[in-house]
Amino acid sequence: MTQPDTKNQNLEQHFEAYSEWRSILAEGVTELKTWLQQQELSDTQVNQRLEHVLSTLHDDKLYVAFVAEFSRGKSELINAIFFANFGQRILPSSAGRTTMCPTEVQYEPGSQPSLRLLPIESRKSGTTIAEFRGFPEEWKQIPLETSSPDAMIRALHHITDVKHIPREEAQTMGFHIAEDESQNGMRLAEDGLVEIPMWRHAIINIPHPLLEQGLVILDTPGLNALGAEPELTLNMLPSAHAVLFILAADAGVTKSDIDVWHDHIGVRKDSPNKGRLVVLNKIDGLWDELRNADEVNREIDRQIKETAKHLAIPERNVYPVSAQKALLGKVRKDDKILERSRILALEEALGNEIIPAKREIVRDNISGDMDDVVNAMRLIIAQRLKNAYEHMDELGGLSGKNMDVIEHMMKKVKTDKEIFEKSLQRFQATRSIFSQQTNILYTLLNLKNLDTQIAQTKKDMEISLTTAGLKSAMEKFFKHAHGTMEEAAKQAQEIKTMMEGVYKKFQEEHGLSDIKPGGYSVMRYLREIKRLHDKHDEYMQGVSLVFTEQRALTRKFFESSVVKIRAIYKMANHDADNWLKTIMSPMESQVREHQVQLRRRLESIKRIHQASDTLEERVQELEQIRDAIREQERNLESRVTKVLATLDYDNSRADRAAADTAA
Ligand SMILES: Nc1nc2c(ncn2[C@@H]2O[C@H](COP(=O)(O)OP(=O)(O)OP(=O)(O)O)[C@@H](O)[C@H]2O)c(=O)[nH]1
Ligand SMILES: [Mg+2]
Repeated sequence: MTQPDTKNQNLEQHFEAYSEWRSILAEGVTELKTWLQQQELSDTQVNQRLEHVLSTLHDDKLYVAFVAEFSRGKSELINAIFFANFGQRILPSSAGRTTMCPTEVQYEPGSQPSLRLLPIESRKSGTTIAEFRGFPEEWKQIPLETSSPDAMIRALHHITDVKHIPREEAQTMGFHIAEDESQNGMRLAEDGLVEIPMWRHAIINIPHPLLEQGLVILDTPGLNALGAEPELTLNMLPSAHAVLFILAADAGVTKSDIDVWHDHIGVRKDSPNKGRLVVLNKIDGLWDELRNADEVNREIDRQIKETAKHLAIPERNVYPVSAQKALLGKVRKDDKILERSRILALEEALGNEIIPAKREIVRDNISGDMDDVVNAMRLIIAQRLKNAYEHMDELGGLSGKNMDVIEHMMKKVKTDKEIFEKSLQRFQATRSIFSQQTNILYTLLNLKNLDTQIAQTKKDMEISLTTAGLKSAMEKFFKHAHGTMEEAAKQAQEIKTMMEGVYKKFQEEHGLSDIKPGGYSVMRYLREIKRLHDKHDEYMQGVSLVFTEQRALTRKFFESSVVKIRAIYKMANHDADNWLKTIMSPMESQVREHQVQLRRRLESIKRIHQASDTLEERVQELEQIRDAIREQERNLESRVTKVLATLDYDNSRADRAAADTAA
């Protein structure tokens, strides 16, 4: 493969700094994990959480999506930013509709370069693209010869494949058919058939420095095709770390551009503009031999103002570029053209936006796990230290006492031990109530139960002959989802209250540390279900229900709402699993520690009683134990500080570091 273009340095440096951050972090966590094991501080729970942190760091991917109405230059822009090093247009880009299916560009290290295509008919099965990823035999696979750009271009031309099929069949695949030019939808071809994409999804797997570091680029087809694949709208775009929305200077901001913006990007209330860049492409159309540079710039500025106003975003968020000239400039190594294309400002913004945003996400994902692990470790060390002191006090009290008193002490520790063992039995009984309670929670979140509900909804919709019937079946489904989720919240609260009681009792009776079990919140699932519900309502308002559309509507409902709600349930189950584990485990480790401590105390006094050890020897031994625990504490803190410092690594420092290496 040819060397990457040097003009890409900036974006690459951002990526390199990020990758380095990830690997330093992973190193710190691995070190901490090994150390905890050596010190016999960790248990399976702690190990699992650290494993989770490590795998999050390992399979980290960064998604950048390009979205726009057709022909605005998405594919050309991707070619210009990422693939100029091939010396040619790699992704097909031409007038009219070109890219026909969503196309992911990525690289799996060590794999053969290839193009994978998922046939459009796969929509009929109701299976999601995400699920199909696990079945390579369902995809048509074409090897890519990266050494020959021409052969590669030929292979990649498949992304533009279309086919003509009868109207009825297109509708069963969820395509909306446009009745005339003014409507959005698939067009009728001259032969009376409907032209649809041949492929549902494409994955290009090619080696490239940025892709190797986890970048995944998503090129999308124009508006109509976007709407037809709900997974794209509901999953892929919202979860992309950056979305570039492209407008063209020659077309201005049209109604369909605005539609794409509102339906697929918009500005999210919780994080306005974050990772969302607006590109005003094709500014070369404004270059004019008869106008001087100032005049051209004024015209560009005017269009930027206009665009910002239409989309209600700040002007500085609009990046004017010429993708075509940028590609030309890079291929010909003509710095003048490159500069005029203004692509470098966009690349810089992309690096500045996505890397910190991504770091933020990774940090959010990992922080929770790290905090829990660190707190659990601190708690154990604190308890061990407290135990050692108590033990020392107890022995100190024995000094100068006669054998009767010692015997009395021994009896007391024995009684303590017995009482503790009784509470342990009660604790075991609580466990069985705990598992009954968790079963109720799991039943509420059970996927099989949800599937039964889904099947019932499908049946109701199929036999329903009226619009009202369809609507009520769909409403019922949303209500069910919302209802069970709320029930789950109540059940989780009950479990929490119960565990708080158990913790409190142990704390009062045996002086165990004050641990507060964490909660299980279903807020974000409820919010997500509500969002889907709103989106569904909005969609329904715009639909005029003709009988023939019922099947398409049912299909759309299943693809855009049901599949997503099922995914929400899956997440809720996963989170409930983790929560239930964490709610029990601090208690369990405390109980274990306390048992060990009681046994030690008893042993000490026994030995002194039998005169096999002197009091001084025992106290000395305890002092050594205490010092060792303190040393352990210092060690833990310094390791944790190191990991947390890397985790909080602030972005301005990263940028400065990148600037330093560049200088
Ligand atoms: N003058 C000019 N033309 C451009 C520029 N960028 C893209 N084009 C042209 O615009 C047309 C559409 O570009 P594409 O890259 O195919 O656009 P797209 O957004 O990917 O379109 P679809 O794949 O159909 O959704 C092609 O003929 C490009 O050559 C540019 O910066 N300047
Ligand atoms: Mg395209």
